[in-house]
Amino acid sequence: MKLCLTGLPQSGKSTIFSALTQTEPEAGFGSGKQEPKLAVVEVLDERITRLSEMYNPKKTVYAKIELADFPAPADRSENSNDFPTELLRELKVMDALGIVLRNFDDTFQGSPKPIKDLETFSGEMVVADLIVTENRLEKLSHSFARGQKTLELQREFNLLQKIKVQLESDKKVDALDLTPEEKKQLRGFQFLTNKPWLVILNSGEDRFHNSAEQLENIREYYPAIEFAGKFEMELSQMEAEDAKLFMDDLGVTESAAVRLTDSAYRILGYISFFTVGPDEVRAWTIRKGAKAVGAAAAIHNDLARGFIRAECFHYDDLTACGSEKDVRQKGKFRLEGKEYVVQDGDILNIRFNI
Ligand SMILES: Nc1nc2c(ncn2[C@@H]2O[C@H](COP(=O)(O)OP(=O)(O)O)[C@@H](O)[C@H]2O)c(=O)[nH]1
Ligand SMILES: [Mg+2]
Repeated sequence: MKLCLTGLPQSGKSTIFSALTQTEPEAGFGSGKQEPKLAVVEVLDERITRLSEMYNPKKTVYAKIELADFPAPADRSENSNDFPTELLRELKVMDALGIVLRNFDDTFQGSPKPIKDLETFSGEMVVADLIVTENRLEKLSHSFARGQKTLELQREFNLLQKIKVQLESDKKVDALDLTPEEKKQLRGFQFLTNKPWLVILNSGEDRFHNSAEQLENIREYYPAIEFAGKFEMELSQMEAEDAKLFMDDLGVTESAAVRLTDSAYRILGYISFFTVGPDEVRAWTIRKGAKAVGAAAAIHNDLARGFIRAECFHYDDLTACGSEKDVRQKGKFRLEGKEYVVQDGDILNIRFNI
């Protein structure tokens, strides 16, 4: 899963990126190239830690989220564009946007106005999607004028007209009621307002946990979490023991990485299943509602192709019973077929034959 930190300039994106990935923050202004800085954040699922203790495997693999951050535009003049075309193009390939909102005082920008910044950002994304829509509509009109008109193209035209009206009234594409076919038809456009958005309220230490009202306002529209970006960047560079003391002080119960990955999973509708054994204990990411055969495919296509059955038990039953043997004795061990809907925390062993 690819999650991109985005938002207005100087909102603390790079600071948060650095806190989450334990990398050095970017110094100064960008080179002008809009190439994202990428890093992997492990989904620190404590169930995997526990399973690893139980099975003592050669290798333990946590699920991963790919995180992206963009350098600041080189052009810092009054009328520079905060969202140049190259940046928008990069944003399109992301699975979700993590929108960072400044909630700390800044010498130049003054007091924070997170709600207003969110509206500004949202407006930028609406405009970007509108431009894409209008360009495509224009192309289609030209084709129609030249007599190139198929039912398929007419359908696309009608759908884009609907999208245009929506965006022109300053609403997001994902707020439209669309049929599954229409949704499929839109996929190629990768509209920015059709992606899941996760808001990260980046609070100064003085405001952290004092911004309930702002958070509530934001949560009327988007899932939101609160970070104390600068503080958490400093934490990520400390020894674990020291970090713990400072976290207690500010009332931060879990690391930024844990809070972010948890929320990202939830908003994207992902769940984890596990595979265990003496070689490897591993977390796998699938969509909520995926079936056993889909879980098999997440591991390897051959497993899906030659799927026979899934041997299955649940993490909670394992920890309650104490061992795999006791899970079997207590009748919690199951054999499931292709159509079984995998649950978060299932431990699977796929039997297959090819
Ligand atoms: N007080 C305070 N300052 C922050 C916080 N996060 C970022 N900053 C400062 O805001 C400025 C811009 O941060 P940066 O991460 O480069 O923002 P970006 O442009 O969104 O990547 C830097 O001077 C940071 O030190 C925060 O949580 N609190
Ligand atoms: Mg930055």
